[in-house]
Amino acid sequence: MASDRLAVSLPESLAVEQQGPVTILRLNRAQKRNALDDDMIAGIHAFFGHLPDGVGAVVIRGEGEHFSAGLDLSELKERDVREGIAHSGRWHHAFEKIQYGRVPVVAVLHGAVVGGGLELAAAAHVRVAEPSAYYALPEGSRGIYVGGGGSVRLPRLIGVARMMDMMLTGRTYSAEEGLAIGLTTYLVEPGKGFAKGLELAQRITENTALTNFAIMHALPRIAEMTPDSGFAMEALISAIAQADPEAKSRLKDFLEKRGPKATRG
Ligand code: 1HE
Repeated sequence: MASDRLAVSLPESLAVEQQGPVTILRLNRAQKRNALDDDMIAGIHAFFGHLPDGVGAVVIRGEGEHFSAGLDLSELKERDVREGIAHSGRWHHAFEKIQYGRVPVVAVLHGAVVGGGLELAAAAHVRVAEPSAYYALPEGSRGIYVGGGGSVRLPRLIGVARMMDMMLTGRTYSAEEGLAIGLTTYLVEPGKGFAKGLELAQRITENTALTNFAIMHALPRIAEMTPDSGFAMEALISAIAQADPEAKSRLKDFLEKRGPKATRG
């Protein structure tokens, strides 16, 4: 169980529930297709920055027919260049708290996962998609540009060429196509997304905190290093993880025939 309650207040457009060690964050603005306004971005930043100690993983999902329609376009009209830069910076900071936060995050996707909604999903560590989910970057046709870290995260998932195509031509990818190109991590039957997301999140909480930290914080950074630096960093992280008493006791369990086997799932 989470050892204490979330110490920040969130806008009504974000709802939080607890299921054992997993916290569920729901985008709760279905009437606007979960378009992300300034309050929601500030709320996401605060939520991921103040997770109670007992939380081991987060599931993020959307209320209604769509995961998220992206940036709330109604807030865009009066912004000048300076304000635009600050606005994008706030999205960057909020989504960095997801990607490089304290616990792994599973996004459960359905309906539109578009624009800033796709940027949000790309900051999560695992993406579970129902068949209704589709991915798009409508920024290109709206005369704007991604601002929630999409240029950084999406090419690492799907490649620069695919992202260019999505933005230039408005191409969309279905949940199933997303599986082949790296946007969908798991494709599930209609209505089964949340159950699968929760199951995966619970499974993730069974890892040691040190292993989850290494996977979230070291792995993506090692992947950006030169091979020489990467091998050195990997050796250090691997040695640190092995020395953890919890790792020692899990290895002992396996060697004494108590630990789980790595069987086919
Ligand atoms: C919105 C938004 C929004 C819906 N901002 N209000 N994102 C986009 O370009 C996608 C824009 N949205 C859509 O294309 C469609 O709304 C959907 C395909 C997602 C859903 O269609 P539908 O028929 O279910 O809903 P709807 O009738 O279009 O919208 C319902 C209401 O939500 C309506 O408001 P209402 O007051 O008339 O009821 C819409 O105006 C409102 N709504 N989407 C504001 N996005 C950090 S940079 C990121 C840059 C971007 O994300 S750009 C991409 C923006």
